[in-house]
Amino acid sequence: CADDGYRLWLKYDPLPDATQRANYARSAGFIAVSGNDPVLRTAASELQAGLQGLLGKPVPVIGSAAGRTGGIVLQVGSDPALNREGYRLASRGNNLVVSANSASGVLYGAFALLRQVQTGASVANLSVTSNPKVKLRMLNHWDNVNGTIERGYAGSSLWKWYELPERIDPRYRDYARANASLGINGTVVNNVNASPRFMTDEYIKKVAALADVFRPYGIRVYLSVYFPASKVVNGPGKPALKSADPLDPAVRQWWAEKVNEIYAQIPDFGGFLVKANSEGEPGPQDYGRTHADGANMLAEALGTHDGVVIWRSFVYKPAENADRFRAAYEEFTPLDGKFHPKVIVQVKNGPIDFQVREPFSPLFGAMPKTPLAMEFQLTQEYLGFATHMVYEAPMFKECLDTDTHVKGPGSTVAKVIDGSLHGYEQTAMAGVANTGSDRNWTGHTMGQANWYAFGRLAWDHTLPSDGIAREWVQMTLTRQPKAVQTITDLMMRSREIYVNYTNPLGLHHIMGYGIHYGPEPWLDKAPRPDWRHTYYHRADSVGVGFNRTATGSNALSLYTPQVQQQWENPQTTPLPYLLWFHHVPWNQTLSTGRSLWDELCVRYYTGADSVRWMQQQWAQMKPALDPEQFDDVAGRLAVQQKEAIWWRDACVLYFGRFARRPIPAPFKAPD
Ligand code: GCW
Repeated sequence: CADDGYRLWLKYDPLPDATQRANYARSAGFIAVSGNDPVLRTAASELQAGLQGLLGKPVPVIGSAAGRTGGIVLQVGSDPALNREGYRLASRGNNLVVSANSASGVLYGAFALLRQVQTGASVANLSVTSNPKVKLRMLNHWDNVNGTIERGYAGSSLWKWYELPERIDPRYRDYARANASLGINGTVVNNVNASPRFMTDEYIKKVAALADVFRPYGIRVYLSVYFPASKVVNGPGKPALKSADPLDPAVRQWWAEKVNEIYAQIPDFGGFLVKANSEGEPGPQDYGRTHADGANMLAEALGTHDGVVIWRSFVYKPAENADRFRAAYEEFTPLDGKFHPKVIVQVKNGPIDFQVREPFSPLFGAMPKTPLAMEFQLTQEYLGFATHMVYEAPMFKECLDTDTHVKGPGSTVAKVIDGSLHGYEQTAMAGVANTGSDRNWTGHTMGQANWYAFGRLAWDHTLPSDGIAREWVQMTLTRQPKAVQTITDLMMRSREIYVNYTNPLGLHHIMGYGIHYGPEPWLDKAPRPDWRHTYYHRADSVGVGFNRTATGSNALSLYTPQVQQQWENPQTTPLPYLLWFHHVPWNQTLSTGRSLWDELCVRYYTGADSVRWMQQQWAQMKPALDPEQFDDVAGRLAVQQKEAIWWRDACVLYFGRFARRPIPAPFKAPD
């Protein structure tokens, strides 16, 4: 039957080759696991279901191997080579041993073993050790009480608040399985533009019901906080307060009690995520307090409970002459060293807002005393929603692999995040989820790969993007080698193609106002200057681009001298970042030998043409793919092709009004 994408990468159809099945089967005679730990039981049952499907034969779960050989042994021990959630896969005699220092480590090992089988890797003489590099690997859902998802493009929320806590949708469990298979161990279930309702007893009970489903998969639940909740949430015998001032003892008491209420229902509650004094959300600054005052108040309210406060750095002010690029840096670096040890500051990968390409946020490396978490966006807010194919792993890696130089060469963003550069105790990576109620979870079939890649990179940021893509294709779409290669190549080129037909050469923030879809570089009438797109590209008769050097906003000065050097000279700035930092004359000759105007046109035209290439590549894959998945992607590619031309024509015509130059041969102006 056709594949509707529901099973994601957890497809356990029988391996087509009988010899291969028989080979694996020799090591899968049984699964031995002792004890009743729920996470260990999950590991055993996932392995059992997976292997039975893949090998086409029953695999019994037994209490102890007791001298039997030819099976899989799951075991929790104390292995100095492993951290708390790491795992080891090892051949021991005729058995395969999956061991870890915790039950969740065993669960991750079980999924790793399944991945070996799904991708056709050998399990003979197995010796794999893997430790997660980051402790909190989480999804952030921007899901609202009414079932909508802010910037969600795959249907409505997975959480049916109106049915919870009584009815448990079976999909919650499948969601947990998918995450656990990647090593994701936390989920923030509600939008950072948070409703105070999540602090009511009614909603805490609903969230507790979700936590009960996720717990056996090693996943902890977190909540986004409406900072002034103390002013709106009433409870029996607990009236709302007049204030949300974090230094007011009554407010502090209110939160301490709220925390206890939450932990009474959710004993392994993960903690709070906070967006405050950002885009109109209230926060501690409303009381003349700092972000640190606000975050520390919540951290102290957590008391001895094992939870954290994740405070977002996404802030900016609507001022005409302030460069939004600098805002988070300016508000947060003075607070370094002032945060409670339970606080983590969560920073978007770039300084503006999940644009198609951004230089890394200058906060990375600039707060050595404050654990900084990475916030990536999986949902394609600025990357064509669920209609454009953009594989995001190369974009995530581009940021993680960049050298901040703060402690000499090799001080990559990844080392800031994994704690190795500054010795952070807490480490975290978050992905803003792209999931929804669509049958295939992510709307675009290929969007599943972004969820997958995020989870794999949160576990180990050194994994290569193409390797992750290949794995995902094999597990999700096809095992046919030629098709695996072609689709992997297509995915690897997809982001750069998208950049070219939307925002080439470092252009940014020129998309449709409000909706964030399609082109609108002409917007100069938004209510706030920092929302006007003309503010970001600054096109005029001389040239285009935002001067962020010393003669401009000087945002470049927020980086180390070595980084500044890479980006300060328009002659030597790598082309992908050029217009992020420089206002470049239209007739300036670039390293390609073409003028800026000609290069811009070349990018827009070849970018749009490349979507045709993507369509052709995809069409050739038809025999290797499930018809439903093939059609889904083919249809979306057709939309993408049309819209790439929309972007190209809109931008070339718009910028052409300033450049007043002809479109270079062989391209033609749109009719
Ligand atoms: O990217 C912008 C989005 C907002 C979002 C905000 C944020 C949740 O357009 O929808 O709000 O960022 O990250 O807080």
